[in-house]
Amino acid sequence: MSSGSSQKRKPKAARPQTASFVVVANRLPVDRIELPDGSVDWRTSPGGLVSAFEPIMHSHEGAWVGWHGAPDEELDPFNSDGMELVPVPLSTEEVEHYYEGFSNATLWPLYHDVIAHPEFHRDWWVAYRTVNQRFAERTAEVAETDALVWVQDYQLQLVPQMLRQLRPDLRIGFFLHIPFPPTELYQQLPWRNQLIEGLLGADLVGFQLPGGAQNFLRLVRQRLHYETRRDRIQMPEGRTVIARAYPIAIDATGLDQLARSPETAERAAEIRSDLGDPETILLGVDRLDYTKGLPQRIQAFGELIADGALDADKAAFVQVATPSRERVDQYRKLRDDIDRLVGRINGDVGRYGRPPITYLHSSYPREEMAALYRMADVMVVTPLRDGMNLVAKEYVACRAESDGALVLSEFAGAAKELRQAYLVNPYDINALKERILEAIHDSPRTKSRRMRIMRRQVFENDIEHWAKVFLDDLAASHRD
Ligand code: GDG
Repeated sequence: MSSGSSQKRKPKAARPQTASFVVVANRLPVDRIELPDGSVDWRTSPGGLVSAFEPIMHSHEGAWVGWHGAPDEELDPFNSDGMELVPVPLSTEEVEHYYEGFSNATLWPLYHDVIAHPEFHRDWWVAYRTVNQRFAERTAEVAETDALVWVQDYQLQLVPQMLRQLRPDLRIGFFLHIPFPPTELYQQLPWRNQLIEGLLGADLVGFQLPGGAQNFLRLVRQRLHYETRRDRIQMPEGRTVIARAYPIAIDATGLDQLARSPETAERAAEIRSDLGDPETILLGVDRLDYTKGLPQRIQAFGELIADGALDADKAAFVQVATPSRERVDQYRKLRDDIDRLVGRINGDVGRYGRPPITYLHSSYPREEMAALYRMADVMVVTPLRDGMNLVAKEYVACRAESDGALVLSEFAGAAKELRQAYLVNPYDINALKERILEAIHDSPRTKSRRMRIMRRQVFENDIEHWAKVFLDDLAASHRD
């Protein structure tokens, strides 16, 4: 999905058009591209959220508030693909402290069960508050009276409360894309009460799983002593806040169409042939993140080859690791660790022209992703903790023939819905090896039965349905 539309520069200090539906997210859904003549253009970045919101954006003349990705630059609002985009500026220091620091080195590890150690720095917190206030102010300017505002994710947890103070008329929804941790871990956070109060500015707070919503409700009772009844919180000023699970989904139909296309089929065959046409191809696709369990997965595959349980001439493993957060220390270290591990295994068990692991530290267009999903016999998705994991659902959507097998971590949100996957505890390397072998060797009939059930799940609960259920609940929340 690309806009191709040039940014129309408006006079300085242009006021954005007001909108009755506003999405607020850390990033705008566009990437900047430079045209050959040196001018700047914006291309809509493909992704589930954009496709989920697009129809609503168009029918409601919606606006999207977010950072455009370049520090120290102020841009006027502009239109792309029929969406009003409202850029929020960030300074270089704010990117370091609010984004790389508090969001990705404090909150991200804390919310993922402290797999990595969260760092607490008071100046990061100050930047987080300042930037959240700026997002709230920008949103308050854009939203029409009584508009519906949907704030996204952990970078913006103070926005609901800040926005309510500025604009009590708005209906405010919030969705957390990552897990909400158990109260015992959450208590570590020096700013725990402020963040909970921040979220409680919303009318509806959405989580991936019921467990996350329950953790949040428990924290509200323990720390703030507000009364809760089932999924409702009674605020002292008389408002009610709802905390409920809305498991996120994908554009299954769109992906299915792409995967079925002759171009994708051709590309899938080409990749297989480039790999030497092995009998079995295993695939991993992840952002390069320590939550995704890459070392365990690579280790398990390496041992299967070394043990002789898998033959390096017959099985190949492709791991796509999309570059991510490369300026954060823990991510740099992870990259080095994986480089070493892959190098060691390929060095130990590889042959001429046949490294058992093909490791690609790169990102690819959507079409290539569909071809990869289509060519893979076994998809290995083994995060140590994951809010949902869309890759698991995308693989299922691309298996039009209902073949293939999904090995899936019990600790991915998707495991609650994709019960027919080969579920595994990713910390248990022996279990991981067994599940991979099972996924390879089970009969085509068994695999097909499992895949058909998962496909039904993924197609019945798609991203459009997800957005509709959330927004209907948000619209209804004021009337309760
Ligand atoms: C967070 C939560 C939750 C990856 N590499 C490329 C590429 N991708 C796409 C995948 C998928 C998406 O990125 C990754 O989504 P995940 O859900 O797997 O993981 P996170 O990035 O950690 O997402 C997660 C999600 O938010 C949504 O709420 O499920 O739990 O952590 O769509 O396909 N896409 C392209 N090229 C790549 O190289 N085009």
